[in-house]
Amino acid sequence: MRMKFDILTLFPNMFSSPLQESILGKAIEKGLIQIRTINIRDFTLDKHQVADDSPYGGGQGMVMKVEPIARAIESAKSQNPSAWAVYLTPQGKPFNQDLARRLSTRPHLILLCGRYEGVDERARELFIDEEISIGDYVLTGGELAAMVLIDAVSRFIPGVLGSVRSAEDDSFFNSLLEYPQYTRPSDFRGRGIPEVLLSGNHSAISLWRKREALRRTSLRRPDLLAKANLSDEDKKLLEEILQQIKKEQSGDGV
Ligand code: 4FV
Repeated sequence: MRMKFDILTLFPNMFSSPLQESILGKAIEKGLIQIRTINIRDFTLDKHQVADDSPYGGGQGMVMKVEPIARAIESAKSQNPSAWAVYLTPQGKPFNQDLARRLSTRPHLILLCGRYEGVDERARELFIDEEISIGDYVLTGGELAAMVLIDAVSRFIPGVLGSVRSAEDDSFFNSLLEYPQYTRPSDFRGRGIPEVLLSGNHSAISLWRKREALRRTSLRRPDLLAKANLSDEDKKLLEEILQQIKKEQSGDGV
């Protein structure tokens, strides 16, 4: 299974290095993912290649014109009409692991990167299948958001994370925060590592990791617990941890 990303942008060079490094770079070499940048300015018809204009009704900033976007998307879709077109915008649905997994089932994604105040509304109405936001803040352009999406989605493509591993693996930990990680040296400035990790006792180690993931999630992102698919055993473990945290926070935990 390989995946194709067509990126519609006014700044194609932004994508040159970030996507060539490390895991994504290797995935491209292995042909597991294909990334093509399409310069929207190449689809302007006037000699000044104007791709934006002032907003109707006045107001600050500029708006990206609909015609170049229309021609660019139609050219990208001409190779594959079933391509799924995504517009990165703060007004989109929040991007998360579940959405990344869902998008990874589509063989061809077209990613539209906005600039300035965004794109003409008719481009969204006529050509966009889904609008996605990577977070409640305003970027200068959708390019970085597109890179975030490509990175998270590509991790679900078999072979991208290496032969054995895929982002699907750690089902339990999928919707929880990760447990603490340690590596050599076993002592750093007087700080050691949890004994259990040196024990070689794998069931004890996975129990410790489960506890730590539940603990960290309860403390930092309790909202994620509601979405986590916890077994009855996990729920019992979580109960214990919540009791422990309550004791600690009420100061008589020591
Ligand atoms: C954004 C986000 C984002 C808004 C105006 C580009 C900018 C400019 N995209 N998640 N947050 N886009 O801030 O996806 O056009």
